[in-house]
Amino acid sequence: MGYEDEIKAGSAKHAPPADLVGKFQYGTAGFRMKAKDLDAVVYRVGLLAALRSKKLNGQTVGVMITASHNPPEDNGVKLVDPMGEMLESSWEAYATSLANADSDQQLVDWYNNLAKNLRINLDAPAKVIYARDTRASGSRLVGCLQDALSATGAQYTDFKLATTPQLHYYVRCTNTKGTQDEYGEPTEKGYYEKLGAAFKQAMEHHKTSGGLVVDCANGVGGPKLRELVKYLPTAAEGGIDIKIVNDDVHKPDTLNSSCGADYVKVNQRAPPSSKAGANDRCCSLDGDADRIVFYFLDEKNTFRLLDGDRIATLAASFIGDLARQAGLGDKLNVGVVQTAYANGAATMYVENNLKLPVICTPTGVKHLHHAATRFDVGVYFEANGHGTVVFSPSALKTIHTCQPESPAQADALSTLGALTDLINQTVGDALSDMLLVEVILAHKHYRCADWLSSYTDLPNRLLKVEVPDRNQFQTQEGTAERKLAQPQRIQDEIDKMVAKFSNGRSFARASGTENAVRVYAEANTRAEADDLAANVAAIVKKFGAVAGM
Ligand code: NG1
Ligand code: ZN
Repeated sequence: MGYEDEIKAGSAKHAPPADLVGKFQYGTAGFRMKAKDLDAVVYRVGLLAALRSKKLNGQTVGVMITASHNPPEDNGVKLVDPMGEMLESSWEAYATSLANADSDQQLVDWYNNLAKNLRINLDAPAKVIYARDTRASGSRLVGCLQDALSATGAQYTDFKLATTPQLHYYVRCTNTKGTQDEYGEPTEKGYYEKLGAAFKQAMEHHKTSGGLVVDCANGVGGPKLRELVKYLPTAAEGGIDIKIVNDDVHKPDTLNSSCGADYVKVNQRAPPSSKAGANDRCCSLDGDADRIVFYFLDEKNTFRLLDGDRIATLAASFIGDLARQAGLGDKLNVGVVQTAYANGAATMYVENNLKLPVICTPTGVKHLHHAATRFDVGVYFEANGHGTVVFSPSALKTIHTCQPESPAQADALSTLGALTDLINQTVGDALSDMLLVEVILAHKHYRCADWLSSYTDLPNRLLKVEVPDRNQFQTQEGTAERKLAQPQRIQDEIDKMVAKFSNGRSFARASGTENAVRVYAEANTRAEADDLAANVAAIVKKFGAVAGM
């Protein structure tokens, strides 16, 4: 059989639900929906992965099957580019069009057309690697993917269960192996060894204090963290006293259920299962371990959240200090990248106290990551705990070639060098970020309460509003999603409402991952923030329901 017949045969086996054809969209997190509806989409993403690899001269492309913090019955799929970054954005539209082909023949035609328009040699080799999280539907979807890869003649490797950031790491390692940009061993062991060695180096002369309870959302982070721990110094050796909770991957229904980073961030409370006492340091990962938030109960038993904004400010302040101590203060420009969901107090703290520049981008890690590469050291985090720190090639060279002039400088340089390995350079990584936070707290002799005291969050509220058509909601170019261009009436009403609150800020935007509009509000007091959010949500609901606005 020729490839066209093979593609058609595979496509016939994995037909999309008819009522969804035309509605699939590759969004900020790839495709994400009920797992039962995803077979055809995954099959078609497999075709695109092969095309992408062929276009890039046979460099390895990644495919991750996960729905992150979504409920267990969902799943999703996204592509990873050769350096471990998100798929180049121009290709998102190709993914969307392939997913929406409405017949096997049309799918082959679009495949061939894409190859022709993008000047892809279909005889070129293709290499694809893939992995999945712990969802029950994952192995069936891997089957759909394999069918596509076989039909295109791509070579492929199954990395089985992995966290999303592990797969990004494997992709980059595979493509850089044997080059001067070698990133690490493209194996699970290689990943743990790299993090373990970097953590040890960063913790030289330091030790952590108190334990850390890690809620793994009953997802893939649980077993992977258990493995990672084997490569870290023990608590007696000055390492972290880690207690792993919510790591049951055998009861699929428990995934992200009343636990995990999203639950904690959205509800602003600890998982009900948490037994943490006052001042115990806790953190929660999400279902694919690319997000992390920290929290603790203070002396008054009040829940205190240390979210992505807090990790960003902690990391930026630490790295800025290290750069100065290493004598590189004027050679490394450190900056922070946030989205409109960052707390206003965090932005002010970075600009006014840390005196570092802040860039605000639209939601979605690809936007943040891209902006972060404009700095020598770019710290980017979404408030929900997804983020990392990227070091530019010239920053790496500066750090690795600098000759220290004192023992203090040598120490700072060694820690800085260790951070470049400890921090996953490809994408936000909950396990790597967890170690980063532990290193910083140990160096600063901080308890969670000290970390929290650097600034006071403005009270805020995030709400979700169901609307008949979220696509009506278009944000204004250049406002990083803080203003709507359409429907204009809604933006006018929001502006009037915000003006009634002192220090009020609120915006509405269509979610890229759910069929809803998100409303964010912050104000001087808890009651005002809640009030502002509720009022803006009511505006969105009232005017968003009017057809043709
Ligand atoms: P949407 O649904 O577009 O708001 C959410 C998160 C993003 C990002 C993506 C991908 C919020 C407010 N939004 O996007 O930050 O993480 O999911 O997972 O948290
Ligand atoms: Zn995730």
